Amino acid sequence: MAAPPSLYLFAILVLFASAAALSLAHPQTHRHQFIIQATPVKRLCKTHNAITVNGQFPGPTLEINNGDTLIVNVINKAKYNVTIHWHGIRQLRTGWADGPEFVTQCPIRPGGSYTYRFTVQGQEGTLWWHAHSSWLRATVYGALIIHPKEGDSYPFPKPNREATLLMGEWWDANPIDVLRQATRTGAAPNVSDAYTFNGQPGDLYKCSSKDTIIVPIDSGETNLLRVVNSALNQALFFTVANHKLTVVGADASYTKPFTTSVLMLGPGQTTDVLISGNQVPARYYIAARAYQSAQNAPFGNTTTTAILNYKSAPCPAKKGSPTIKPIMPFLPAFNDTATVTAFSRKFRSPRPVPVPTKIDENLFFTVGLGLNNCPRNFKPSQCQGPNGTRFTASMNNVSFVLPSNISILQAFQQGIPGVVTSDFPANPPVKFDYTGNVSRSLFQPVPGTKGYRLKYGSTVQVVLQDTSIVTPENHPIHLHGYDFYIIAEGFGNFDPKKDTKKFNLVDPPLRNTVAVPVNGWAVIRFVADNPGAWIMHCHLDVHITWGLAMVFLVDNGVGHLQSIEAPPPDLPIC
Ligand SMILES: *[C@@H]1O[C@H](CO)[C@@H](O)[C@H](O)[C@H]1NC(C)=O
Ligand SMILES: *[C@@H]1O[C@H](CO)[C@@H](O)[C@H](O)[C@H]1NC(C)=O
Ligand SMILES: *[C@@H]1O[C@H](CO)[C@@H](O)[C@H](O)[C@H]1NC(C)=O
Ligand SMILES: *[C@@H]1O[C@H](CO)[C@@H](O)[C@H](O)[C@H]1NC(C)=O
Ligand SMILES: *[C@@H]1O[C@H](CO)[C@@H](O)[C@H](O)[C@H]1NC(C)=O
Ligand SMILES: *[C@@H]1O[C@H](CO)[C@@H](O)[C@H](O)[C@H]1NC(C)=O
Ligand SMILES: *[C@@H]1O[C@H](CO)[C@@H](O)[C@H](O)[C@H]1NC(C)=O
Ligand SMILES: *[C@@H]1O[C@H](CO)[C@@H](O)[C@H](O)[C@H]1NC(C)=O
Ligand SMILES: [Cu+2]
Repeated sequence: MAAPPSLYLFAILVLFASAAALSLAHPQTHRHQFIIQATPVKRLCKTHNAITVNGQFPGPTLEINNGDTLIVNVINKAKYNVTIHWHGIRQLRTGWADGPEFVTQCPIRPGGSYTYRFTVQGQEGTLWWHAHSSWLRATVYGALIIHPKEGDSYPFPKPNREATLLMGEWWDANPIDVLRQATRTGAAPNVSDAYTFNGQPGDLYKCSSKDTIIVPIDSGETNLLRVVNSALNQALFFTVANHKLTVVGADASYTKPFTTSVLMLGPGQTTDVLISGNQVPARYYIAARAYQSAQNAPFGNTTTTAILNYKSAPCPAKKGSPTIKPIMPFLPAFNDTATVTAFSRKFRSPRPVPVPTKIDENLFFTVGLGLNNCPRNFKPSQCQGPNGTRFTASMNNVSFVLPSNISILQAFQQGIPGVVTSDFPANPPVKFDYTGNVSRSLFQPVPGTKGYRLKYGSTVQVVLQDTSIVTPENHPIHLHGYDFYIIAEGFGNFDPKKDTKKFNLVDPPLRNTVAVPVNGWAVIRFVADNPGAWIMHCHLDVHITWGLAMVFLVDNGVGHLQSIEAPPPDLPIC
């Protein structure tokens, strides 16, 4: 007896659907083309020729699953050298695709191209990509979302909706000119004119209201917000009027969920939060503004907004009727370090994690600013820093200088001498009261291109100690090629005798960027299981410009699985 045709159809559909599900369970390869180009972008009533990817600002969002491979062909049609960094991606054995200029590659010159190829392994959540050359990342950035493997789920109930909010900074100028001016004068660069959500300043700035970002929600929904600090030079507070936020992830690692009404993200950091539609249907401002820890330093004291819009909210602005303004949240004061501390202390991994306990490399790095005395052959106009100096910055008194004729990774791999030395100090060359009243004679660091060599598989602890040279400041320290556990944070000078007791060796958070407390310290641990040359730097770009960086030179292990791959044939050369 023949089955009715509809049953056949049904059976075929079921077969087809399960085959599709099976094939999706395999890792996918995603191919993209990024064309770097100047594009007119109008903000704050004025149009600038911004450098963009594919004419989009912010650039395209890349969405993949854990385990997938990305192949991104970058074509440089702009007038500047450019590179792209895949912020937070571990780049296991693919260090040639990491991106920082003159560290893992020479820049892609105008007219040139380079294809970045890498596989994401064991990371889930929100990351982002950005230019890693000069200050191009002011406009060249976008989100990189890593979903669980097909068939896997989030370690929390599936959100009804997801939205990504990239926080940025907008200059009513060419950011490269702002950098050039600062480099010429030795003074601090101009601060930005607006903060942005997804490239839009929002309602509180001139000529911006009509493009304010709307984030939809409905009563009874629980949604996932992926928040990224892509600002060039500013740590930011983030909050939503009348709504609590449940933090579930940061830097593409899950966290033990905790509830807060405000987030603080240093540049480079990401935070995934759940938000529930449990308030009166209306429109609520999502807002961000500066957390400014440096003393007597100018900063952009403005607020960017997006709108959390309940679908069932009464119509916002009927013609002829008065506009009902969205509800504005309370934001912490610009210098509210107590709120930052309370927030950062809540971070834990979801369960006990394998923190390295036997430490091979016990390192202590100071991080901070400095002042160079005006060189003899410089004019006063070139020394407009405090008291006729030029700003600088350093780690362990070494102010990092990039090579200009080869990348550090190439020099390290090929044993080319005279580019990078492996004598970066394990400890500060001079011990002093780091967070006290530092003698002026200690303010001027030594320029150099120094790396710290690590054996494959060694276990590393780094104490990152802020200094009060010029001013103490919360520095977002970002390590390429690795995630690390943040096992403790504190204020004042790190004291191994009493602070070791505070180490969380059970469930510390795993991150790629740590916001080192102002006038304080943070301790991180990782295993050096990824060979290559990995820059560790402050993610306030002005501080990298001044030299707040160093590189880890990680040896190959045994066999090809513990060794970096061969450089791709199209790797740009200088
Ligand atoms: C920086 O700010 C000063 C003062 O407002 C202004 O004169 C200068 O043109 C700005 N520089 C750039 C590159 O926009
Ligand atoms: C920042 O702006 C607010 C008003 O929006 C003002 O009350 C406050 O004094 C300003 N703070 C600084 C440090 O400029
Ligand atoms: C924050 O700055 C204000 C001045 O704008 C000052 O009165 C207050 O004491 C500062 N708070 C802290 C914690 O430093
Ligand atoms: C600059 O000079 C003034 C007056 O001599 C002094 O009070 C101040 O501490 C100096 N600042 C720096 C950063 O050296
Ligand atoms: C790169 O430049 C440095 C100094 O400017 C020089 O010592 C070195 O030999 C050069 N290396 C190459 C590979 O050209
Ligand atoms: C800091 O030390 C200098 C000498 O190095 C001294 O002149 C100055 O008074 C001290 N300042 C404070 C606030 O202790
Ligand atoms: C850094 O090194 C320079 C040159 O040796 C020295 O003058 C300065 O005091 C040092 N500063 C620190 C903080 O070690
Ligand atoms: C661009 O990169 C090349 C090396 O590939 C370098 O020689 C040149 O100085 C760079 N240009 C700028 C403006 O940085
Ligand atoms: Cu980065």
